[in-house]
Amino acid sequence: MDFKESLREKTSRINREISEYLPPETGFQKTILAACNYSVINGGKRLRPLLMQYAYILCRNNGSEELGPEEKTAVVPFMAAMEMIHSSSLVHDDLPCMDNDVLRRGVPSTWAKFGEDMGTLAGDGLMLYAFETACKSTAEPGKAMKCLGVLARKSGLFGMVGGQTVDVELTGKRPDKEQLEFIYKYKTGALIEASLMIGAILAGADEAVTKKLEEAAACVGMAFQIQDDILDVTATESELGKPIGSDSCKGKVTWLTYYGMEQSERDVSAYTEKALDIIRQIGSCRFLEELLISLIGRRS
Ligand code: GRG
Repeated sequence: MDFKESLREKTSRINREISEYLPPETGFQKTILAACNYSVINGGKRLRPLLMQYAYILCRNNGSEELGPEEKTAVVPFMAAMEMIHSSSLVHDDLPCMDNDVLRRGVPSTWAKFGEDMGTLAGDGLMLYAFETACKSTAEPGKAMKCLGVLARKSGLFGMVGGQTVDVELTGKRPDKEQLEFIYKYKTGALIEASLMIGAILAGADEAVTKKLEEAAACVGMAFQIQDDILDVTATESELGKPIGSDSCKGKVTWLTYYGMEQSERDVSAYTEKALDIIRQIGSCRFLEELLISLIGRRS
């Protein structure tokens, strides 16, 4: 099976697995439950759960590239939780008080479909339901506890929310290069860091290996966000599933503002190569390597 086919197959499996952890849409509060499920189910590359699963496989290192049944019940709840947190951040990011976007993943954004009130509540609810879901993991309690800590820290004030705060505060102003790097590392990189770290911890990796994967993930996060900036200029609306040119419209300083297109493209490759170097010091996982390489020229 070639990489593209394998990615399609693994992504649809993850979609099925995540769906099993979504809440049933019943009860007086069924509107918010529908809004949460809509936000998660709606497409998406499932990059973070894929990274988590393959970081686990890299660190477990038993020659197989699949999860056994007992491994699934330990790892999949965290994969689903990660995608819920990521989706909740997209829901909030699209709100009128943030990016005010009405399109996401090619369909109306959650607030555009359910209203601003439900959009806000769905983002809140999904973020918390992610932790409820992660608690369903059958991983050994010590490991699960560590992973919950990583998930909370990297999502919160010292992770994604922290990065988003600086991004919002400096929109329309001129963040310097250091501030821009902070925004990328935290708003985008933190969840990618958590994904690789949680995969490693669940596989029983020690502190040193987990730290190395955190470093590799930070590079992936930088490459991913710089490519996002490139796509905002070069992609079409149908490729992106959301409006293009929104950064310049909002007067946002991006990597391209400081480094231009060619250097930005070189930086995406260089950050990815650095991540691959670190990962290869830990072990060998062909799918994980191919996945990271595929992100360099991604069009969506
Ligand atoms: C929900 C408590 C709470 C806080 C949210 C709004 C916010 C705080 C954070 C925004 C973070 C953000 C949207 C960062 C950008 C990261 C990014 C490049 C997202 C796009 O990820 P993809 O391309 O999306 O993986 P898909 O649709 O493929 O899943």
